[in-house]
Amino acid sequence: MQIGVVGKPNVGKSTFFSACTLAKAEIAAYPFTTIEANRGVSYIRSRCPHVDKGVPCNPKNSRCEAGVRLVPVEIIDVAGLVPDAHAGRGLGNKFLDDLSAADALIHIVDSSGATDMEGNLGKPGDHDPVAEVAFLRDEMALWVRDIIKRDWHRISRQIDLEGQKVDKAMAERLSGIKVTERDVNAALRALSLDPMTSKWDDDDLLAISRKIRETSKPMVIVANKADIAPKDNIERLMALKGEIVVTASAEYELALHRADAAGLIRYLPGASSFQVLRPECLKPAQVKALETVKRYLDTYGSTGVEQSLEHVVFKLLDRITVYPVEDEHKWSDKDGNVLPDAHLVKRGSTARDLAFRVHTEIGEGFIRAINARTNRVMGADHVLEDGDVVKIVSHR
Ligand SMILES: Nc1nc2c(ncn2[C@@H]2O[C@H](COP(=O)(O)OP(=O)(O)OP(=O)(O)O)[C@@H](O)[C@H]2O)c(=O)[nH]1
Ligand SMILES: [Mg+2]
Repeated sequence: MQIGVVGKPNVGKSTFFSACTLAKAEIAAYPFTTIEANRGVSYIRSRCPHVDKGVPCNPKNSRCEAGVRLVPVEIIDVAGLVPDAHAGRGLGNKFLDDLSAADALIHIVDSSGATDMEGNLGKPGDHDPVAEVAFLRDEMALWVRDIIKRDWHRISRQIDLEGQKVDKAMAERLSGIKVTERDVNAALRALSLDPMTSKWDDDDLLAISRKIRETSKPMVIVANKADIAPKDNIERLMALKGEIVVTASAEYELALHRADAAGLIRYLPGASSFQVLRPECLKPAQVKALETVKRYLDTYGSTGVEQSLEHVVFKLLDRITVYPVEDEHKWSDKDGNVLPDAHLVKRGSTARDLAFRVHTEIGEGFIRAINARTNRVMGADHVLEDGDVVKIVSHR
């Protein structure tokens, strides 16, 4: 699974990326600090079933810490987006193409309003962060539309004259940005367009593109720099209809990680508090900084970084965590590793879907599955539940 971090320049995308991946990325208070995309791994947390089994686990595709299974997701931090990026302005097309493989997006907004549309720094309250939301959605839709338009005459002829299915033809054109027939179909159903695609104008294509982006790359809004934001800005962002908005301070999350790595404090990502380990080692400036962060955590409950990722995976992408095993009694693979793999699958996935995910051949040879918690047999269409431990019986 890949999650793209997007937004206008200088809003804190690389700070957010560093805070959730612990990978190094250049961070600076001017636009276009990032040119080449940064890629790193972050971890999504679920309760590990080994706690219920009462035996230690031996994770292979993930990690486990104190009963919490950490499942990796790829995070990609790209260059800032400016108006008309789809037409190549700023680092335009290149930036957008870096997002091709993303399953979902995190839109970082400077909720303090200190940066203009091009990312130039002013004072908190100078600019309206709400404007960033519509602008980014427009640019993303225009990006998709331009890809469709490149070949539109040919595609539209194939549909109207040669009888090709419209969702199939459009999904083929957009496969490079991970758009499926189902995404196109959902977009078309939401709009009532002329059955003759040759009659569709630029606005129709833009409306479809907007919907396709919404289903194929759903987006959460992160109201970043909340630590210096006017209260009114946060309230207006939170009040946006139909949007998931998470308040965050990527800067504080990063600072807490660094203090934890230096052994000064104990902090778990996403936690609502931290513990000072060596008060005698702290300089007065550090004591003051930690007090400020503590006040923030008391107000908002967390820095918001971990929560943003959880919103994406569990709400936007509607994933559950399931654990395929080869021995339904020991919950292990053939080498005896207990609960080796955790998979984030879409809610509603069936036992057969999981079999295909483990391996195409196992999916093709599917006979039945066994719920290792209850020892009950699951048919191919049995819908999986969060935390299921599943043995798949296959011909292959
Ligand atoms: N107060 C505050 N400042 C932040 C926060 N997050 C980032 N910053 C600051 O904002 C500036 C820009 O941060 P970056 O992470 O480089 O921003 P970016 O969006 O990656 O910028 P580009 O790569 O240039 O598009 C830096 O000075 C950061 O320290 C935050 O949560 N609060
Ligand atoms: Mg950056």
